[in-house]
Amino acid sequence: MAKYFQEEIECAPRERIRAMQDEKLRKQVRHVWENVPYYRKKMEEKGVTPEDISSTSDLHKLPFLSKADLRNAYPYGLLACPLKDCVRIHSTSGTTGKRVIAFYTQADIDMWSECAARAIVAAGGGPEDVCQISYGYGLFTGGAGLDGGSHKVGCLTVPTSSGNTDRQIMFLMDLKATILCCTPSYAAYLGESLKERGYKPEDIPLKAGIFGAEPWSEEMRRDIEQTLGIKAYDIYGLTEISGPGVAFECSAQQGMHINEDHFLVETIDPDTGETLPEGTQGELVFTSLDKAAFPLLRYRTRDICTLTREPCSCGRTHVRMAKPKGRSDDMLIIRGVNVFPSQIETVLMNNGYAANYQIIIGRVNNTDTFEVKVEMTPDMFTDNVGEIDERRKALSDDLKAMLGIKARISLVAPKSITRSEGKAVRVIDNRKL
Ligand code: DLL
Repeated sequence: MAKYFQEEIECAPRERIRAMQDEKLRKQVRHVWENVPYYRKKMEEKGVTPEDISSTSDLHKLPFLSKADLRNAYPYGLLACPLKDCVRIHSTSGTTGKRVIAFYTQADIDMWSECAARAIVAAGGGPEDVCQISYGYGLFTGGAGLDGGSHKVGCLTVPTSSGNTDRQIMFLMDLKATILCCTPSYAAYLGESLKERGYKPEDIPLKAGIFGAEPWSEEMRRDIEQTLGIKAYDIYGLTEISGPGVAFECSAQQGMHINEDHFLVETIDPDTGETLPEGTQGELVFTSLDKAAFPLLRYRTRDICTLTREPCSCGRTHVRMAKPKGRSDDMLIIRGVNVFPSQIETVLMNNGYAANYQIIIGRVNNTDTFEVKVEMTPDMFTDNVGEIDERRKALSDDLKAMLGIKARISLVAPKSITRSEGKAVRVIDNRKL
């Protein structure tokens, strides 16, 4: 079985990668300057021209693009090629404002599919595999992205899309799917549903899962691996930069390799915009090096994470990103304290709960209220009030130790929190209403 999809690129010496990036960056800056008046104006305002960018070390001279720019330029303002050369769009869910639309030429889609194919091969996939894709198909990039990758690898692709759990289980068991692609929260739900139907991990034909599109903890990974009897791999991406496969995990599972031949990455201080040394936690910023239709330069993702260039035992040389800790705009400030939902998830899972929880925040008399509502597992479910009180206290103490603030804990019955088929909704912030 092949270990890599494109070994010569995935394992290229660093100097070769750097030379490739330098050349692509020069070309891309010129392409954008000539074809995207919106960005050219931003460059002019900063006093930069394409002549100032001769290598990746000049990257810091370029202006940032933010989500606000994408909304201002909606829908065609950042398109860099004639519409007749575009073959598809995808779009973000737009829960916090106007949707963002990303455009693709056929070459852009081929490049993206190759990135997703690298991820599938890194998870042990090959032509003999049956790859069930339970990410949503449509405007969301999850379904289409992994579908493209699965075709490139030559797997039998089962495009179930999201939802309809009975049908998912039927295809999974009848076709003996070996690789499952979906959000981690849906993988956990499928695992739970299979268990309820009496399937044990050894009855399930899956060997690997490729899960992403939302933050998930190491504890959640272990939980999913146990219920489904698989190895679970993380995959990262975003619509603005292409979709799933911007970065992916290898068998070493020590961070996700960023496809550096296509995407240049930096971490910056989210407050000052200053570039940070590698290894320091900051906001991820991506520059797309060779996309034709929607080539974003220095796009601020708002995802908070760290990068490492320590050699990886898998042999790949591309830089790795840690699991994103959350988005700077997901970070909650509760009673003045910064809280990431992922920290709460870690505490819950360390206390034996599954990832079925909600964080509910409100404000009473100018003070924030903070409630963590979590389902008891069927094993711990009881009507013994003393036992429930003890559990509640243990959880409250652990959360206080992790976050420094106290939460009200509500332990609720198994299956009482609505499951999600795509990205899970974990935070209900009533202060914004
Ligand atoms: O979620 C693309 C995708 C699809 C990735 C399927 C992986 C698998 P968007 O809907 O544009 O695109 O959302 C992008 O989701 O900026 C992160 O905040 C978050 N995200 C994506 N992957 C991960 C991950 C797709 N593995 C936004 N871990 C990103 C944590 C993730 N957060």
